[in-house]
Amino acid sequence: TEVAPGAVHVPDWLPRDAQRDLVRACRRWATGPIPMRHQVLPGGGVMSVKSVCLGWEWDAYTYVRELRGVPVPPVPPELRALATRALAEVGYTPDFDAEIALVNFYDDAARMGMHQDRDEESRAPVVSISLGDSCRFRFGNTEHRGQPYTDLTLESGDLFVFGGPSRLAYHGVVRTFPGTGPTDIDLPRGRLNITIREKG
Ligand code: MD3
Ligand code: FE
Repeated sequence: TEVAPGAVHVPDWLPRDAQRDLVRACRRWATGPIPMRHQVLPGGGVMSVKSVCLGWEWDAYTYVRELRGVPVPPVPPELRALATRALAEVGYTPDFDAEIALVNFYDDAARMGMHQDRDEESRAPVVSISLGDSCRFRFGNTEHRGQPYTDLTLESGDLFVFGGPSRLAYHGVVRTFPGTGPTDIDLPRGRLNITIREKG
């Protein structure tokens, strides 16, 4: 379903066993050389979401190759392949360099305020995969945080691709719905979101 120009939502895209494999991989990445953590924003705010980066680390609004001397692990081939498959599926060119993967974990109270993703120079699409609890996702406009926006439910296994004019749209996660995730993917609580990006 094309939710807005360039924004394609494919509900229940990823089979259950592949979801479980991804959850387990996220757990490994989260406990790697740069452990999953709450990002601190330049203004001193702390994000309620916890995140871990592959390929490039995000450090106060810029992408870096290492964090305090520790090299960022590469984006694994399985995620690169997943991104290529996702783009082909929704009709985007698979000519895409999956340079960055960002894994966000939401506990029951975590949210993500309305923002634009403009730290990448590339205007290639962003590929997003949701796992675990459902959430209310707010997809807005390219001008400002406020209305008009559309609220959608993202569920475990959903694919969302944001390309074209939607690439710079404001978006956020209003809330999650605790306890709504599948019980057989080894994620007893919370929500994971993986975004795969080209840095440019
Ligand atoms: C629309 N993550 O990491 S994924 C983020 O569910 C982020 O964790 C949310 O926003 C999450 O930056 C939303 C959906 C998403 C990701 C990237 C986008 C929507 C987007 C980039 C441009 C437009
Ligand atoms: Fe974002």
